[in-house]
Amino acid sequence: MAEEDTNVYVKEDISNERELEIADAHYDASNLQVLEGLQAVRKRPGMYIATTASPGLHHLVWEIVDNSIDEALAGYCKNIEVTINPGNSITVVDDGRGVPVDIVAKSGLSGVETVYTILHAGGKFGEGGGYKVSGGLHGVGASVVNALSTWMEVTVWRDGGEYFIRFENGGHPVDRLKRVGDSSKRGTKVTFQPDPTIFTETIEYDYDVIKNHMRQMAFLNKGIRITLKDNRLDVPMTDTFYYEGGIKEYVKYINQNKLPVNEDVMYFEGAEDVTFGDGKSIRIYAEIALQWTDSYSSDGVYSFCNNISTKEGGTHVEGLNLALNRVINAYARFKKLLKEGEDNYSTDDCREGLTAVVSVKHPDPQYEGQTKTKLGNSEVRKIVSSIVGDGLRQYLDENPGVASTIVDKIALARKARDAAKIAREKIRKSSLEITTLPGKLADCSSRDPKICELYIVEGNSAGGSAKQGRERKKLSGRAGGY
Ligand code: 28F
Repeated sequence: MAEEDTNVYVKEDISNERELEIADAHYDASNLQVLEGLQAVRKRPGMYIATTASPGLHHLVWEIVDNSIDEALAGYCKNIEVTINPGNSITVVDDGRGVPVDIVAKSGLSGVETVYTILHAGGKFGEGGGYKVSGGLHGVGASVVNALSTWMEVTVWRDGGEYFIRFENGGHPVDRLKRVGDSSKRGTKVTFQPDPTIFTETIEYDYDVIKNHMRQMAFLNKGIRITLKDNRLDVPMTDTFYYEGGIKEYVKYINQNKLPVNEDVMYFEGAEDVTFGDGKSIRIYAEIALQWTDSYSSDGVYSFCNNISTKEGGTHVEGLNLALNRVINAYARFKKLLKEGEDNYSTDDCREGLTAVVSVKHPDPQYEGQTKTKLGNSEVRKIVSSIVGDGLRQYLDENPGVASTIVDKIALARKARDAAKIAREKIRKSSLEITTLPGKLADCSSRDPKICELYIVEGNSAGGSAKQGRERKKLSGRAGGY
């Protein structure tokens, strides 16, 4: 077969030699632009993957897997296989539709070249009109992985064929995308070798880090089967994650060593279209799983947006808190478990012993906070609070036995909290009443903590010198104070 015949552009789009020349010129031009973009990533990798230490190295895997998960969320992919190869290259295979091989109008390149060489591609770019939901925070795309790899190979099975392209040295295509054979399969396979001149600290993948991430992805995206393999070892290691129940099973997993109050994990979900002032419309999806246990902690809420952990919480967690507070207090009042004149239970009381997973999918997430892990989109608050509100109200009505156990537990939580507060107050008061300090301790002469300093010295003579040497009333400076 002639070279031209195996080139997908030539085969599908170009009929004569003149057009072929023009197409090649276009390709060379876009290639130049593409390489400038990828070069920028190599120059400042920290801007794209935050760190070139071990977390950044693993980030490359998440990026590639994110694309497979997007394909699964679009409804076309069921299985994802991740393999750590000898030498620490990574292979990811999915059984989705396969990255498109025909030309994308906006880039003038094939879908494959678009996804793997153009920055921020795969999202709002190109055909389908679908948005990228996974990886909203770090979703910098597969092209960044290519830029940071010594080589990358992509195989696509699609339209009855197998297509192949290889990149070297940070995204330089060795050749154009080629149809290399017939195939009835569908899907995408990517193998990449992290560049040791970028990842100078380590290129050694940690099986457990990848395993934990894959488990979490499988929990957050029900019905996807994710298989992880480690082929670096003499005896290969493998794990498979598949959760029919998604976050419902996640909550069970978190609570495996606790005694549940509601044996069956509560699960609520819903989607809502939101139209903004400018007429643009988006669809937000939220799901929430809840289980109370015998634990005394109030920090069992795990929240996510687009499969990313929102460690600082945000509007989705606020929505959950609002609904818990409203519904539980309303129920307790209605059942006269909370008497007239008694205060409402606090949100912390309602959350004591609760394990919750809140997961939202949002096409345009805004992240705030110190570590940019706090969801800021205000429209999410109401959506989550109404989904949890409706669901929990119905659950409590239909399960009065469980409901009263939950409310009893919350009432007890409040009693304990009130008692602890009284005890703290007592200790504070009694410590204020201490007028003489024991033994060798010398008290401050002011009660204002702003102008007091604590000196710790070793030995009697040092203590004496410290007392004599200090400036009793100096209000600023390093030495001295009261
Ligand atoms: C191992 C990593 O990357 N899987 C992917 C698809 C499927 C489509 C797609 C991906 C192309 C140009 C946007 C197919 N058919 N696995 C993967 N599977 N990307 S990445 O499209 C991206 C478009 O711009 C796909 C119809 N629509 C989309």
